[in-house]
Amino acid sequence: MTGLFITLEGPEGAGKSTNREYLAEHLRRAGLDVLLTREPGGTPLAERIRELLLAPSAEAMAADTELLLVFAARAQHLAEVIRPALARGTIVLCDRFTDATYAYQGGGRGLSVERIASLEQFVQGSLRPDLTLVFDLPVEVGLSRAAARGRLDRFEQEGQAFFEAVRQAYLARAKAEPKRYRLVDAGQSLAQVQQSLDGLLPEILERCRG
Ligand code: Z5A
Repeated sequence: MTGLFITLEGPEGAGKSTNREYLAEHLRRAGLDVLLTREPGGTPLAERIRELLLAPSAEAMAADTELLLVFAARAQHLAEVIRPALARGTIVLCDRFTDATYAYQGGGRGLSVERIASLEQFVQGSLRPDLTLVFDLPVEVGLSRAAARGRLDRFEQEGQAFFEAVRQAYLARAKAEPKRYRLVDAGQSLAQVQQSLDGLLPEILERCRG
């Protein structure tokens, strides 16, 4: 028995966390076993790596350090949480995964796709998400939602051009592999976003039931 690996992606303030709960509730109501998790993080050790990644610091973090930390956290998360859950037949709903690496470290920081792909292969082997929902919205809308929450983390302190590159990297990936990705217009009201998710639920449920 293998579960299903669903990831939620998108720039800051896209509503991934809010809608992750919404989706989980619907899937559980349909009788499915659902695990909610997130990256970077998802285990105590990986959450400590997350703190390193998000904390603003006087010492600038080299882009390669950032990339390796992201994959170090992911290796732990896969070993401790994601692979065992999938092996039990659980639906894993993960807030960000390797698409975020291609978007932030690739698009945002300008690291090469080949370098990211080689670490992806090393850490994940053949494991890829079965389905990825990309919550897309204009950069300024996401940033204003993030700013409304107060103190900004190390990524949120980046400028408009960084986030535009992140957004474009997500859109390019979704366009290149339409079978795996579904785009959600996250710039709408929460009620409208959830209406769009309701439209995707029959397909998600069908995939979950295999
Ligand atoms: N990162 C990376 O660089 N490389 C990687 O490989 C990975 C991650 C895995 C932490 O991620 C950082 O790690 C992230 C990329 C980097 N960069 N940053 N920053 P994170 O997922 O924890 O951080 P985040 O994207 O900033 O989370 P977020 O801002 O909380 O976004 P969200 O989860 O998509 O949104 P939310 O919390 O559900 O909603 C944000 C606010 O907007 C909240 O007040 C909501 O009530 C509100 N909201 C949500 N939807 C709506 C609608 N539709 N209308 C109005 N208001 C809304």
